[in-house]
Amino acid sequence: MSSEAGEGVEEPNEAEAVTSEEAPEVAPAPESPEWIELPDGEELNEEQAGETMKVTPSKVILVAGEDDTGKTSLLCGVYERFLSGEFAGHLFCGSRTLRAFERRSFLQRAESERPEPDMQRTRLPAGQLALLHLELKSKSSPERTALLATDLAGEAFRLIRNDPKECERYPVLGRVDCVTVLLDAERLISDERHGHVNSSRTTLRSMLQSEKLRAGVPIILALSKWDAVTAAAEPQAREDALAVLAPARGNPTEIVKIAAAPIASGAVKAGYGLQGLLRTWLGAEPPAGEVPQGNAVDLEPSSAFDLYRGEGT
Ligand SMILES: Nc1nc2c(ncn2[C@@H]2O[C@H](COP(=O)(O)OP(=O)(O)OP(=O)(O)O)[C@@H](O)[C@H]2O)c(=O)[nH]1
Ligand SMILES: [Mg+2]
Repeated sequence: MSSEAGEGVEEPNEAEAVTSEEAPEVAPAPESPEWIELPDGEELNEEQAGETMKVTPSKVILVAGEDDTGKTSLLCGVYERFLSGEFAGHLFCGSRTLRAFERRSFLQRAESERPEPDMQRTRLPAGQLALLHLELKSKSSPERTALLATDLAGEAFRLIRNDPKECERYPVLGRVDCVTVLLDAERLISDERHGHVNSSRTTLRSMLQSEKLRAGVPIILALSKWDAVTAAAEPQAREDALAVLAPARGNPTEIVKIAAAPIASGAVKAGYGLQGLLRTWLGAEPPAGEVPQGNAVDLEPSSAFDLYRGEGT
């Protein structure tokens, strides 16, 4: 029987012998892979910062000050505090600029084998913006906040001091929620005192005159390198801080003392004053003032900041 039945019938090849029930399910052809762009960890430019602001409620902080006043050290100091856990009632959820923080922070760490914490000078062509980013979550609420802080070179502020029009190079000024001007307390007890106070005041005046900042934006005067100041010199430093704030009559102001990277042998601990400052940054309410008109003209229509201008104001 079997031989008859098989006569003239070709033996099915192995593939054909598999019935449809037995056939392994063929996975649908994969769609073309979706590429997910991971952040490169470097500083953000305006457009990248704008993308972040689109998805996460943000606080934009302008960190201003002359050369060497401790602007970059301040930002790294805040980042470093989160490496050992919660800080200022907040938890660290991530950063799009980790490489940028790490590169800057190295010289402040013991592993750099420097006798004292150090920091490379910020070298950034005038007009180029660099923002550092931290995504934080308050312990008492599920909401996340993106902290976006400028890390500009002192040179940028020297140019602004000489000409308020320099502010036009930084459309981000119209989005700033809090200005923090650093006044180097170490210089206040040296013969550079008067020059440093005068030029810091002129820089602040120039930024306000430019009308690029929102009206009523809070201005914090941070006396940096506070470890260098003795108790006896404190009243004079406060007087100097008030003198720098003189042009900011229409803005809420505050004076704080900080030591982001004090000398190792001193009594002041690294990160002194940063907790209060960070709380102030995160609590800064958007100023009631409109985004300055000047920015509407100066911004490229395609600039990501354009999308958010006016929101929350
Ligand atoms: N004693 C002391 N020195 C500090 C402190 N914070 C920063 N410094 C030092 O001050 C110097 C300048 O710090 P930076 O953070 O580079 O200052 P900057 O304002 O970013 O400088 P530019 O980028 O050149 O404008 C570095 O040698 C720091 O180590 C501090 O709290 N105490
Ligand atoms: Mg710097």
